[in-house]
Amino acid sequence: MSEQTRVRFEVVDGIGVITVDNPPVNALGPGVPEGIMAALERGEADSGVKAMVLMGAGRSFIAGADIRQFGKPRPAPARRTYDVLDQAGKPIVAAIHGYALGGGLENALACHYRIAVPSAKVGLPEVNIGIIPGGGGTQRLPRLIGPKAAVEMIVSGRHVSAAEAKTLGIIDEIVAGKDLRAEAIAYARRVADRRPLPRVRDMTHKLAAAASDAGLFETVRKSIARKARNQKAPYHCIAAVEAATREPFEQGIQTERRLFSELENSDEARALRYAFFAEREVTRIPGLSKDLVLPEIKSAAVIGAGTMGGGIAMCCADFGIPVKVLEASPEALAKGMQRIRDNYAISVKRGSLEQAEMEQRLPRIQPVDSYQAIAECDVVIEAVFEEMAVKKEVFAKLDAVIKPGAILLTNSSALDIDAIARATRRAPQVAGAHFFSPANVMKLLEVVVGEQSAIETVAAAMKLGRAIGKISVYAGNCDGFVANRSRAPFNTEMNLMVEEGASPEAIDQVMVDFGYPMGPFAVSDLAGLDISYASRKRRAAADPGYRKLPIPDRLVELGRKGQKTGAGWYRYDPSDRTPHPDPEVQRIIRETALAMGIEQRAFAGDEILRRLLFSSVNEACKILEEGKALRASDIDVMWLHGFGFPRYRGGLMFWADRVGSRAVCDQVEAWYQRYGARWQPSSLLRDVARRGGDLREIKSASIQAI
Ligand code: T1G
Repeated sequence: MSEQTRVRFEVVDGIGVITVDNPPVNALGPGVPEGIMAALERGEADSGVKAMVLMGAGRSFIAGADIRQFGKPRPAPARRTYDVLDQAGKPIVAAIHGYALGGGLENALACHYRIAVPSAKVGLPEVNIGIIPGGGGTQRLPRLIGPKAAVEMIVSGRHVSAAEAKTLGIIDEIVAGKDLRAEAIAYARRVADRRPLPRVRDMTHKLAAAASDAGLFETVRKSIARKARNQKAPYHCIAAVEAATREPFEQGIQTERRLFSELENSDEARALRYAFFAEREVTRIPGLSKDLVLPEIKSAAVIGAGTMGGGIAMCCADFGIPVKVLEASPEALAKGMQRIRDNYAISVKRGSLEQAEMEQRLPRIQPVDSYQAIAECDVVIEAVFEEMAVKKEVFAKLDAVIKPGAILLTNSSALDIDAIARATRRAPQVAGAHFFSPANVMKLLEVVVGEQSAIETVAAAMKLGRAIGKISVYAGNCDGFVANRSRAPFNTEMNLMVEEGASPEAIDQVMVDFGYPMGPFAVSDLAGLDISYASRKRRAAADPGYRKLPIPDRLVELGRKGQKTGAGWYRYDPSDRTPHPDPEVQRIIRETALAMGIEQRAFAGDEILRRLLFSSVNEACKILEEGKALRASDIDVMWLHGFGFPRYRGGLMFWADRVGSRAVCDQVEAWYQRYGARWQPSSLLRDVARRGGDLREIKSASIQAI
């Protein structure tokens, strides 16, 4: 698209209308700022133009700078739209629908007036990609809404509704939105003769009013300390807004530009940009053409009202999909429905859900007592006990009753999708939809593809995931699928290092310092040690060569099942959930290791970190080698949204590239020599290391035909 087509200019009854048309979100990509400035100059020069409107075509105003351009060499622009808007001699009205984010909102702030439709959202989300607003937002927003509200918006990066933006003072008027263009032109005509022009840069009264709040910025710094651990951008946001309260506008702009330039190519910004695009790449499934007709999903059923089933039903109800819930007995169904009501009530009590919203969602969840009652549902998600025989029985019943064309999904976390599909006569309509607990909170959804799963089924399941607020990621059918399989070696190494002398609290501290919200042993106590205990017993029974883990086994056998029993790897006081190291656990570790003939030794933090993460990097390479994942960045998305991997490190494979594929491979080779088979290097890892490639760029050559 040429500069002219990306930005159109037309005069309507004396009003110059500037329309940005750069699909899909009107990002300020190459040619767009130039087009806006050219249009502004035309309007300024035209004596027939009394005022102007800036708006976006398509579904949005302007979603910000083109993130794809960051990290690439680019000449500093001679002029910026914000400055041209500032120097305008005629009123300019920003007319917002969809999103005005980042540079989009910054352009609107440099206009004289801002109107929006009720559904519009505004924000300065730059911190989410490791930078700060670089178009004057840190200087104009505090002038418009005050430093306190501005620093909160900029440090959080959150989207603000039109209504809240009006209350804050960002938006001057909310318009009906039936014909935003016409309403914007009428608004521009009403303000055409108003002088002086209200330039945000000249508004200082809210800055002056805040001058007495000396502790504001220190308070904000303290409030973000835990969440902003190891990161720079949040603190640079605060510094830039603080500069607005202390420096004249132009100097503040220079400060903002300096702080921005310190971040654009930081590890944190590169990692966060990578995560942003990786989360969008997961939607690309080879062989999935845009015009593929997918089965429409307007109604759902969930089989099983346990913790997972109830959570899955809530996901559907939360996003407006009516869902029927079926259980094996009336008692189990009643218990499941009560758990759902309790979960909603807790959210309302915490203030994260309005009472009225809960009252809208609950009726969408309908308990039923027969398979016939769900016969017409478009999708069924099975979430019964993790036992193959039980699943096969459920799928056979579903196959006999559910209407043709409906898709049947299993929430199994590891069982063979193909075996489940064979219990039906409609294997092409069967796939896995592996939710992560708690299902109504965790965003990751693994869509597990069976050998017979039709592409339409896979695509419909992925689309359903996105429709209920999940990040749907393709996973091949293998033991543990992709996320849990790639995580399994991490779990093994954390337990073996305890046998070798690293304490649970030392390992947890390393991972919290790395950026995890909780250490893996504290997470195990939260989830319950008995769950993995049962899984280990099943594997040991099936595989005589299975390497048992006597220490966690001993803990469970002593009744130490984690937080729910007041003790697990840690001790817990009844009053709170803080994990306390327990000498009793240390004794159990020492005794068990002695009995196993394992000599305990000290561990350096870096060895702990690399033992855990390199083992998973190696497994991820094996998964890709087998074609069970489409790309390494998909696995990174799983680690971000399934395991709490720190987002500002990009993901498991992105982080490994910081170490370097050769260094990772050399270390895996060394541990292979020392520890044997479980560290056998993936041949793909060796190949990438040999050519000095990047692990995050791996795409599975043998993508399974789907
Ligand atoms: N730059 C480039 N591409 C973008 C983009 C952007 N800012 N925003 C979205 N896309 C692409 C995205 O990759 C996807 O591409 C398609 O648009 C649809 O996006 C100077 C420096 C606006 C809320 O951080 O939050 O301004 O996969 O799937 O779910 O101070 O996109 O189709 O090929 O997300 O409807 C600040 C980032 C930039 C906003 C829409 N702005 N975008 O969500 O669609 S920095 C942002 C979003 C900046 C200034 C600074 C969301 C959205 P593809 P999507 P959506």
